[in-house]
Amino acid sequence: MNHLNVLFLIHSSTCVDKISPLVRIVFELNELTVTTKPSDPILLRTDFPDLELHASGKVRDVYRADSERLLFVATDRISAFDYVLASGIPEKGRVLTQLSLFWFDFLKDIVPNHLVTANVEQYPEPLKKYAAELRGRSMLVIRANMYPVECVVRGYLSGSGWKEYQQTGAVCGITLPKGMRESEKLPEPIFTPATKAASGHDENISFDEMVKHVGTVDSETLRKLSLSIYQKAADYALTKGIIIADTKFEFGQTANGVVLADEVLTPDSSRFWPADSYSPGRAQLSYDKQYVRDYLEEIHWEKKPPAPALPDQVQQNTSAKYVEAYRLLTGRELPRG
Ligand code: Q0T
Repeated sequence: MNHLNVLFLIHSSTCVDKISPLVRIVFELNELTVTTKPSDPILLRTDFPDLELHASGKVRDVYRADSERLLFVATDRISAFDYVLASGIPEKGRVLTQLSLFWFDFLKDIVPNHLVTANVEQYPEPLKKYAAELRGRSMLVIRANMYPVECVVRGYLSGSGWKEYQQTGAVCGITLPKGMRESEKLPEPIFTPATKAASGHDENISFDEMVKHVGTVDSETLRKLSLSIYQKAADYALTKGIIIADTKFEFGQTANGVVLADEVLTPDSSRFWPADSYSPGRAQLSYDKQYVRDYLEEIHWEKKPPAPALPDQVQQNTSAKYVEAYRLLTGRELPRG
């Protein structure tokens, strides 16, 4: 059957009438099960001129949906070494959105969240004309009063945590054991809040500093929630072969109390490491961005503008990693666009 399947693939773009009878049988036998996979067009930027842009990040564009709700759109943009690259990654926006939706549901017994719906048929009328672009990659969310802190949880010593530890032996005021190595698992997960600094780089702060910004009661609440969420998600992810080394949550206040907002536990808001190659004492391979980083190092990009484009093979390989992370974590195939 294999060579016939190859023939089928070769002929799949040609007119059915031109296919030889033998191959045509295979075509018909396979019709129900063979799925060709023309990916959705890569979305680098949204342009919804009649909607009010609420915020735009490296990867996401947020619009005002109505007085109480926002529209989050995950584009296919990718950043590396702090810059958004000239090329997008096929399926990336849908993977990030669908993964967030999975986690919102997975975590709903610990914390309510800002999701209203991701079903474009249920979006407010003015958004529906953009359904084709929005489907699969967007969420309608409740407008919340956002806490001005990034709630970071670290289970492993990496990134700015590793830098701070090397300089001071502590991270965000939490003293850690002496002699820890890069990427080492921490004795227990730690809450290491940060504030958005003007530089665009988040600035690590102590819990006491957080208290000054948002008060004791809310700080305690957010710390407890963040650690519970991380623990449940990281334990689960590990059973699927993925280490969630660290992650960032954002919370907001609504009429229903504190809600988990933003995107959650995606490769963009977290460090995902493949568990099977984990080895402390060095930086780890990135689950999602390793092909991109390797390519950027290979071309000796100076990590300043202009950010380069990516070869097709790097885009495809990276896309496959995002889609694989979704499949491993959820046990489901990525829903088609
Ligand atoms: C927000 C009100 O995600 C952000 O920017 C990306 C470009 C940060 N951000 C969050 C909000 C949310 C959320 N999430 C919410 N539910 N209500 N504001 C705005 N910016």
